[in-house]
Amino acid sequence: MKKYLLLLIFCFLLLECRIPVFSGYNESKIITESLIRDIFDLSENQELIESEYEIQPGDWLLKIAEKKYGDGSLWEAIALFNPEISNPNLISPGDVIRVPKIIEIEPEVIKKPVEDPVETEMPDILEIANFNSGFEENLLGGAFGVWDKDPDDITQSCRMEFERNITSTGYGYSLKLIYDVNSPNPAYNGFWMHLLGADFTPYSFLYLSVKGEPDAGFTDRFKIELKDTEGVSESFMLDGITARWQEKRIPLAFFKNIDMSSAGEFVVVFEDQVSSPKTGIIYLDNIYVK
Ligand SMILES: [Ca+2]
Ligand SMILES: [Ca+2]
Repeated sequence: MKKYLLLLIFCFLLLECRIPVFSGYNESKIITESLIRDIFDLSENQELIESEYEIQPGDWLLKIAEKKYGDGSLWEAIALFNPEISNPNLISPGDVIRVPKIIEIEPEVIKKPVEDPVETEMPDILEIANFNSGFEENLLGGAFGVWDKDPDDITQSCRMEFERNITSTGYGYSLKLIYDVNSPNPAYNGFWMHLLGADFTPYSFLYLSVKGEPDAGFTDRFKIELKDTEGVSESFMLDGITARWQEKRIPLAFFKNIDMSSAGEFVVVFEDQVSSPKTGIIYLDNIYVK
């Protein structure tokens, strides 16, 4: 940890500030304490120096770093704080050098180095499923399948198939959901798909392509449910489904209570109280967030 923090300092000094600290020891004199304070936004009160050390015969910086930190590779830290040293291998016994303290830098303290680099760009779209592989695994690596409220109740069911001939894109497969919530018992079922903790926070909308099967009949509405990995769920009633492919766009803000940084599951719910007709076929394709 300590080593990490010191090396962090060097990384930023060398890469972000482009100060030739170690490329030549004559140039290293431009490193000053005020510059270090400025770079790391450290207050004047923040102690940078742990102690002073008198160089002993036979010492060189690597050896001193071993004595002080138990890690010779940190000699550069000492060099940084002693710009008068022009060659780390040639130091004079009797000279007193400054031994830097390990600085516990809070992330927010490292302001300039964090602001300057090019920010890590999130892709502006995260594809979740297109069903084109024909395997029961989505593009995030998550499994999917169908579920029933009561698998033992033969009067209600949901089955799925990969459909080659009816896709939103004209190639690959779509997912065909054959539902039946026509039952004397309370009935609901549908489709589930794991999202494996995907981070949805950079995205605003959930998209999915959907259509009904006119010959078999289909409900023009069903519920979409999102769950986070803690199991908190929110649902949204998707309606206006027709026999033609439509790309539906659902604001992720509608799923307001779930933790979007850790998406757990996407669920389709056909309910006896909602579905009309109570048996039918729905196709899904191209599910993504953007
Ligand atoms: Ca597809
Ligand atoms: Ca039935």
